[in-house]
Amino acid sequence: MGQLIPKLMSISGNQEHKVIIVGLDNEGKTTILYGFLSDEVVHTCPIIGSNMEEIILLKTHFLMWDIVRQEALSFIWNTYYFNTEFIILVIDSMDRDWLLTAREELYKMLAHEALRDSSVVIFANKQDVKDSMRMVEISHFLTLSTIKDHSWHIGCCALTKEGLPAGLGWMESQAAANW
Ligand code: G3D
Repeated sequence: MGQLIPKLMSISGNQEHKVIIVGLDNEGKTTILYGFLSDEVVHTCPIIGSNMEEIILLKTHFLMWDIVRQEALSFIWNTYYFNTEFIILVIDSMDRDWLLTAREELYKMLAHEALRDSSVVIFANKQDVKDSMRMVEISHFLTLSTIKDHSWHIGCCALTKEGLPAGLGWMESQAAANW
């Protein structure tokens, strides 16, 4: 699959920005991916089954890969890192058990050579569920304020998609600043 990206990039006339969406199964990655598809998105088409989506805003072209993390297959994440500009880490705000692992995985990704120049968006999902962790609590636990060598943004979202436009807007401005 990795070889396909440069191929797609050469086919396309405009600059593409590769995004990987990572998290455990059932955390809401697919919901977020499709939640991005609002009125501002002028074009989208599913490519290669269901885990890759092309999202083109007026000026910015994102190629989004939805990657499931499974314990036995976590090494597979690495194969998606090549050329990645944005990591979207989805946190299920109800899943306190996974938060420690999520923190480890986040810092592992940030330390990875292939992701050295990437920016990170963390979505605290399922904020609508009673007793879910608040975004500030998650931000604190992930010690986001200590991240100095990557740009990052945290937003909350739920089925209402409330934090998605801000997250996408942030990515758009980062993408513009990078090129
Ligand atoms: P995944 O792609 O990470 O596997 P999905 O996860 O996007 O398929 O979502 C898994 C389930 O969580 C779905 O429920 C979805 O509707 C639900 N979900 C996603 N985001 C939220 C949210 O913010 N709040 C709530 N309450 N539920 C959410 P089903 O029942 O379809 O399996």
